[in-house]
Amino acid sequence: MKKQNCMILGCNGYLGHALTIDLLNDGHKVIGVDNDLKKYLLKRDKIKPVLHPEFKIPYNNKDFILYNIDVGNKKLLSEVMQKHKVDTIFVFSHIPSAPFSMRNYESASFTMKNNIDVTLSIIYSVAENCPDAHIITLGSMGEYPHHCGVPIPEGDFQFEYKGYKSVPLPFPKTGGSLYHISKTAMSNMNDFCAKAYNLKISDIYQGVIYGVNTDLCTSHYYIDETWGTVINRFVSQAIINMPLTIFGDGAQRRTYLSLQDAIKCYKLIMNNPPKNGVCEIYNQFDEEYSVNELAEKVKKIGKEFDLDVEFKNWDNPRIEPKQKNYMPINEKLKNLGYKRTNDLIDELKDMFRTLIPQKEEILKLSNVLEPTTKWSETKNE
Ligand code: USQ
Repeated sequence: MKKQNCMILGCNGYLGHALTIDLLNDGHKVIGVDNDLKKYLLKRDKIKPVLHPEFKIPYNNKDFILYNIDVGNKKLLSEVMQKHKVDTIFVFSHIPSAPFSMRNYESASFTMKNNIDVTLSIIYSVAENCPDAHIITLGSMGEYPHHCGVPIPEGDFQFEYKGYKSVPLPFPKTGGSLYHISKTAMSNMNDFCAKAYNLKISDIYQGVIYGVNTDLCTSHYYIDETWGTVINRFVSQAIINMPLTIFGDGAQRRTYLSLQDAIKCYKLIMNNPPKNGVCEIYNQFDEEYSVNELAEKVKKIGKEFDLDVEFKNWDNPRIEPKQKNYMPINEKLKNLGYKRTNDLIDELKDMFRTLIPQKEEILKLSNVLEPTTKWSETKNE
């Protein structure tokens, strides 16, 4: 594999950090950019990641350079792009939390502004300084209406209406929270600007990521209601004997992918850039499960670790329509050679093994595990 000069925008988060380590291990050069916004937001909420925050940060690696700047500052980002010739730019510099975006006006507005500003800053910086660089950016499977009742394609589809067949068009994107709606805007901007400025963009509609892989330095393992995702939260709740927080009747189906397989997919996409002028869409996930199925699996594996796991159904704090069929398609990554590393059961075992020794750290976070943000309420804070 050809060694690349990579830029990772948002290199200090859960995904950006793991990818930085992995690319350096593979012998690539990495320019990291991060303004520590997430650290600031977490500190404000008095939330700490469960594993050691400074674990394995590669500040002293000769192939790694860190810029502590705001990706949304186009002037500063352009200067970095002028200074370093890069082949691939990975974008993780979005505010990625649905509950955060639904807290109140300030959080909603901040999520929208940040995510849109960052997207524009990247597109224009690349168009003006390095138009042949491949931008790999994160959309979300949550942009699609999960309850649409028809197969969800990767990219364009055609439909029939009143006897007429449409031209190929993007699948409808409604978004299940204001965060997801910020992602729909970003995806539309990426698609439009790839054509307008002749850029190469891969937009990854990513499912829910889970897992703790210490080789990949998952120092940013979050479990609180705002930044933690459901599987990571359930395993931690099981470890401290807290009933798993199932939202609503737990029938909602979503797509899931382990952290290490997400990294694998980013690298497959890195090695398969689209042509200039194309925004290639990937649905990136391994399997789909209902929340109840996840809870049952956590209970089953918890038992192997002598944990007696219970459930509690909460009034769903989110607005999640009932789903009839859920049929998302994920063929493109398989066609590029994606094969899962471990199944969910093996990943869960690994998570329990790594996290049981962290029980005291998890207990310290028990006050931020219960859901408090309701999609239908706004708090004037
Ligand atoms: N859920 C529970 N109990 C919990 C937490 C969540 O039942 O304690 C349920 C939710 O109602 C939802 C599902 O689990 O149906 C997934 O929720 P999540 O919090 O794990 O993930 P979500 O908010 O959907 O967002 C995450 C990432 C986001 C990414 C998205 C992909 O934080 O960045 O875009 O996954 S997707 O879910 O396809 O939208």
